[in-house]
Amino acid sequence: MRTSNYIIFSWHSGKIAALLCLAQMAYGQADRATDFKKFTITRDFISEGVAAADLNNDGLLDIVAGYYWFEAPTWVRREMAPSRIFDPYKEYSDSFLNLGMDVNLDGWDDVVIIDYPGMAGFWFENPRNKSGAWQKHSIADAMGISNESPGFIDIDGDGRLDILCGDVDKKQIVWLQAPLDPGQTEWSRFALSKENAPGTEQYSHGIGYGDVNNDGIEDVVVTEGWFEGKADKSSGDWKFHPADLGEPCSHMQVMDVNGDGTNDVVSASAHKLGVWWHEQLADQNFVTHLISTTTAQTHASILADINGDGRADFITGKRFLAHNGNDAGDADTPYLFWIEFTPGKKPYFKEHLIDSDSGAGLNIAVRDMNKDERPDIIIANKNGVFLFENRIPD
Ligand SMILES: [Ca+2]
Ligand SMILES: [Ca+2]
Ligand SMILES: [Ca+2]
Ligand SMILES: [Ca+2]
Repeated sequence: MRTSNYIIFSWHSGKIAALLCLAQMAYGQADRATDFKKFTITRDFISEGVAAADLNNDGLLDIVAGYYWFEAPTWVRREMAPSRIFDPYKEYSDSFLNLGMDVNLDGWDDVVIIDYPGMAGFWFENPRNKSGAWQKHSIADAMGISNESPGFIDIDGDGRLDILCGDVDKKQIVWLQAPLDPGQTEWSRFALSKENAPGTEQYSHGIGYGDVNNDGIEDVVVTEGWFEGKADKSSGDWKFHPADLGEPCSHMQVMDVNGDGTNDVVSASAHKLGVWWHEQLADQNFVTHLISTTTAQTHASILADINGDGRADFITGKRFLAHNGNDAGDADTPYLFWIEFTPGKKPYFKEHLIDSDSGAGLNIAVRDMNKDERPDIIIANKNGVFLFENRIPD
């Protein structure tokens, strides 16, 4: 094991100040070698969402960033629909989160784009290598998608990803299901919560999915609490349990951090500073512990087993110029890093640098791009589009 790429600290309650000092020293100014080989796909700001999908059906995963895709293995830029390069200091793009999946079940991957918070999502239908245009379809009757970190999660367990988000008009927690029959283009909308539920405002920050109460059924977490899941994923009346799950954050990850058999919640600040775990106590209250203060604006996170040890790791990074330079620290060094958890009564965290000149956008894609059975990491943000090939040694 190398020790130069990360810091190690144990959790001791009451020693937050010491942790802050350590974390702020995390990487220093100099670039460090990392276990990831970086590929700069473009330095243009075209999207803060990203996906990997095989758009030309040649067996190689291509990179999607907004209205553009980059063809593997040379990353030649292609266009799905007219767009442009945006000014990272002045504007947002037309693409906040992306997902690649075969929406209409014709054997060709399509592209889902989630636009500015509150706007309707849509998908581009793959023209299947024909010269025709990518047809744009709205999703779920153009329902306005709220909460700034919608999840791409298989809610109904059928093996295809769904979209977990809020309905900006009805203020309900909903999930959106891609068509189930080949050739269909309409998505279905299923409500999980009642109307006027927490976490559903246009700019709500933070939502996640996992079993909180240990009954074997996934629940929905937001920063204000959690909705108790039912086997029926269309009941629309999941009970809300208020709880303090911390500050506004990006994608919330439900996982057992301390190994006591009960899931906890990990979150990262969307526009301020901090990565935390929220420990679930026996009475289903939560107590928040700090994990990292390496970088602010950690507006995307994803879980993946980066080092192949069978345990999920947490990947996050700075949403560079999140509010176009108007927030504290949003133009600081754009770190991208992953956190390795070691459960135990005093869980500890190793923080591994991936890169210090990229950061993350609004979602992070993790796929094995080069077929070496290691998950690689792809991001798109105001710094450009980047692939990080995982070269962690066995
Ligand atoms: Ca391909
Ligand atoms: Ca398709
Ligand atoms: Ca549950
Ligand atoms: Ca736990």
